Amino acid sequence: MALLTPEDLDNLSAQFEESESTIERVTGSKLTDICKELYGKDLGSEKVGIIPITAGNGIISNFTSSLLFIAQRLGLEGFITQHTDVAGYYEAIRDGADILLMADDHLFIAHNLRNGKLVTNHEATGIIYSEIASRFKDAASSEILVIGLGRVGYAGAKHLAEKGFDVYACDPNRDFLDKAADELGIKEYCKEDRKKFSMVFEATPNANTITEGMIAERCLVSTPGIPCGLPQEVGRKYRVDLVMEPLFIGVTSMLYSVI
Ligand code: PYL
Ligand code: MG
Repeated sequence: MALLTPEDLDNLSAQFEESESTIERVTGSKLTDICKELYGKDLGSEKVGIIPITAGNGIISNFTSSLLFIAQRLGLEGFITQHTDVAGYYEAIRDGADILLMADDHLFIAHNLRNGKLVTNHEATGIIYSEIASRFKDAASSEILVIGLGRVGYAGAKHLAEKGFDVYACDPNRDFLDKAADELGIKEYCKEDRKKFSMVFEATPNANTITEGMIAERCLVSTPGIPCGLPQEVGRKYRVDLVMEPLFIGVTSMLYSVI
């Protein structure tokens, strides 16, 4: 999995403001309203304990401070533990955290100690970005294209299939495509069909995965992907709205998912 860099999280607030206004414009709803409808509950006064984890590549300098910013921006009380790893885990519980947030290089989880709910960032991110794509007000049909069937892409494709959307997907990994077709009834996107989509959920760690032949004249691309899968010249040539942000949207979905 591609790891965030401190630069990805620079001016997180400005990145979030921009994506929040795009979400509202293209879906007609605020991100928090979408999450309320998705998960059926509103955030309360949960206290969020954020634990720095030194495993693997170690601490990302502004990762936990970004999580604290997100929790507080959502109106929750939050704190970053003084200690890391197990000592930090102990400190968070001792100091009354209701929800724990912590990430190593493989999993980023939210765990609600009060109700036992547990979610990963890749599930919550796949669900919220695919949900945003599916709510495009100017969509020409209920057909939606999912690019990438890894952990994030598959979670989003599963969510869309369960909501009854006509889901097409592409991924270079044949096994991923077969699994999605067998388990979710998803259709393989074939360039030769020349089908164009006005709703695209992109979840790959690559650039330029979206080509002109895939998108309709008016299109929404919703992606947590770093780098962006939409080539600039394609975004300029067509009327493409882009919802892309490195962390805030995914973490908001995680927190709503475990309350
Ligand atoms: C959660 C992000 C989304 C994309 N890639 C994931 C990533 O970068 N994971 C690594 C997070 C490491 C955090 C580090 C710390 O500062 O606690 N262990
Ligand atoms: Mg995100």
